[in-house]
Amino acid sequence: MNQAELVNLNKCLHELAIEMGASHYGIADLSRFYAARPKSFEDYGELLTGVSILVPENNALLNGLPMTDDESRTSHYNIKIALTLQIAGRVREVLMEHGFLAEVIKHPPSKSGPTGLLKGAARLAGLGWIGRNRLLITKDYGPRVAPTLVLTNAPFAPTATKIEPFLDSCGSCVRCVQICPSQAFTYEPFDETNSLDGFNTGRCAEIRAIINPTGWGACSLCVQACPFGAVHSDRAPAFHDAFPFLAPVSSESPF
Ligand code: B12
Ligand code: SF4
Ligand code: SF4
Repeated sequence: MNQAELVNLNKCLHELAIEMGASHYGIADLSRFYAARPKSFEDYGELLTGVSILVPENNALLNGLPMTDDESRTSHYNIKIALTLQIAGRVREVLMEHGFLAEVIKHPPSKSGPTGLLKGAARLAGLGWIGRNRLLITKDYGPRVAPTLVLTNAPFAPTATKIEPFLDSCGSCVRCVQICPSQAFTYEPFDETNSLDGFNTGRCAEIRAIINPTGWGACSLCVQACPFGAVHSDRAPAFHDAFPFLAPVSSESPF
């Protein structure tokens, strides 16, 4: 396939993803991720072009969390994941029809466990940054996006310049740090060289086991508190009414 055909295929895939309901589409060069964490690619092979696609959250369902019934919480999670997998599956098919190798990142993660690739690829494609809540934050939808990823050997040009993936636009905001009922975050901004620092996943999982024992998704206050893409303000009072036995919101801030 010549360069013009490659550019055209990428454009068609972009349009297809948007038509199917995606909000963002970008291409990441994943060599840096592969060099740092080859185990993340174990289930997929050495496919270092990432087609990163984001689907907007259903705000009506998201804003009801976590005080909704169990069925709503689970359907909130399942609906967004189903759409991401549908779009990624179609993109994969088209790539394969054109003779390329392509794999969709599984959800939930399988053999090798969590890969970190979904957020990392979106960031490396320049679609957003990793916030203090360690979620992928986009300028327009904030963290209210569900990422999906197709790994391929199609040599598409990356959408980000060298500088874009490093941009962190949280500034001095610390809302997510303060609202988290399990105090799972530090005030430190994300650092790629220590990408697992700053978020105690075990604490978040404990909260999730309390409020949502049979379904997917956690309390989601760190999503709702983010000013980027916000369509709802502070949910903390309602949360603490519903779960008075959980830790109070931290009031200490270095800023
Ligand atoms: C396991 C899991 C959890 C666990 C543990 C989280 C964790 N960080 O490991 C628990 C139960 C705590 C959890 C909680 C939640 N989760 Co969760 N979770 C996952 C899951 C299934 C795997 C995550 C994973 O791979 N972890 C491994 C670590 C290493 O990677 P990571 O933290 O995801 O990403 C890091 C790397 O990408 C790295 N990075 C970035 N750039 C670069 C560049 C290089 C070169 C390198 C090496 C690394 C690197 O920085 C990231 C942050 O540390 C994903 C879905 C999936 N299939 O990936 C959803 C997912 C991450 N969760 C999500 C969400 C929304 C939540 C919750 C809000 C609950 C909810 N309502 O669904 C909370 C929020 C907690 C929080 N603030 O992150 C979304 C995130 C959307 C977003 N905008 O970022 C995902 C993508 C699911 C989805 N498709 O919607 N989750
Ligand atoms: S989902 Fe809730 S408990 Fe988990 S990190 Fe976010 S705010 Fe904290
Ligand atoms: S709430 Fe503030 S600190 Fe947290 S991710 Fe959003 S912008 Fe960054």
